[in-house]
Amino acid sequence: MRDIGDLRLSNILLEVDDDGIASVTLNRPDKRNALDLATIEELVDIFTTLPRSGVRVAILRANGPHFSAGLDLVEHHRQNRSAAEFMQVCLRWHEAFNKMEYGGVPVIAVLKGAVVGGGLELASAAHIRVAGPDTYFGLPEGQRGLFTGGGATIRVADLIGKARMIDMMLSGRLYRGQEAVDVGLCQYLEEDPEARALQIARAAAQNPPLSNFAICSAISHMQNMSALDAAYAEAVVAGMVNTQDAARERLADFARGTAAKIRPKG
Ligand code: 1HE
Repeated sequence: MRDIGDLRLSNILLEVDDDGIASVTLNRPDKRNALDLATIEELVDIFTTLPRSGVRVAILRANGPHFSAGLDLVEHHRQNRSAAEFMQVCLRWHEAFNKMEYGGVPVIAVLKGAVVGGGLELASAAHIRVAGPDTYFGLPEGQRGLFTGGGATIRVADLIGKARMIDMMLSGRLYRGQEAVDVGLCQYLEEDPEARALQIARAAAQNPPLSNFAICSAISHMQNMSALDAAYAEAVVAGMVNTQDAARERLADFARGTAAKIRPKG
C-alpha cells in the first residue's frame, strides 16, 4: 500500500496534522490553478491514498487568488488532442473526482475567487463547500466552445438542478454571495472560509471514521440506486456502522446521561 510520504507531487501540496486533518492545496497560482493532466494525476494519487492512510478529514484549498480556472486551456490547445485522447483525459478527471466523492474521507473545499468550469467540477466533488466574499461560480464552457468533461453534468446538475446548469452554460451566468448558497453551489458563505472549514473539519474528525466513511460514500452510492436497492443498502450499512464499538461506547454515554445533548448553542 502506498503511503502519503511516497507520493510524488509537484502541483499540489499535501500535509497532515497531528489530528489527522489533511491539507490538500492546489499550488499553481501563476496559472490560476488551471487543471492540467499532471495535476489531475496528482489528485488521483492523493485521493486514492488518503482513505487508506488514517487521514480523518481533508481540506481542499488553493494558493493564490483563485480556487481554480478549470481545464488547462493552454495545455489542451497545445496538445491538439483527438476526440479519443480527450475522452481518456476526461476519464482521468472522473477517476480523481470519484475517488474524492466515494472515498469515504470527508472533503471540505475552501473556495475563493474563480471556481469555474473544471474548477467547479472539482469543487462539486467535495462533500462540503465553504465560499468567501470574493468567490464566484461559473461554467464558461459554452463561451470557450467546450463542454463539461469532469462530471458537472452529474454533480453540478445534482447541486443546482439542470435548468440552472443549462442557464450557466448558455448565458455565462455567474453566481456568488448568498445567491450561490441559495441555489446550492456552496453550503457556507463566510468572511473567513479557512477558519470555518477548519472548524467543520475538527468537528467531523470527532466522528468515528466508519461513520464518516458511510456518510461520505454510502449516500453518494445510494443516489445511484433505485429506491428499493438504496433502502436495502442503507440497512446493510447501518447494520455495520450502528453496531461498531465506537457507537456502543457513545450509546453507553447517552444511556448514563453523560453524552452531550443535541441542541443549538446559546
Ligand atoms: C490559464 C487558465 C486556464 C488562467 N488554463 N491557463 N476556464 C476558463 O475559461 C477560465 C479562464 N481563466 C480566466 O478567465 C482568468 O484567468 C481568471 C478570471 C480565472 C483569472 O484572471 P486573472 O486576471 O487573475 O489571471 P490571468 O491574467 O487571466 O491569468 C494568469 C495566468 O494564468 C495566465 O498565464 P500567463 O502564462 O500568461 O501568465 C493565463 O493564461 C493562465 N490561466 N486560466 C490555462 N484555464 C474537463 S472539461 C472542463 C472544461 C473547462 O474547465 S472550461 C473553463 C475553462
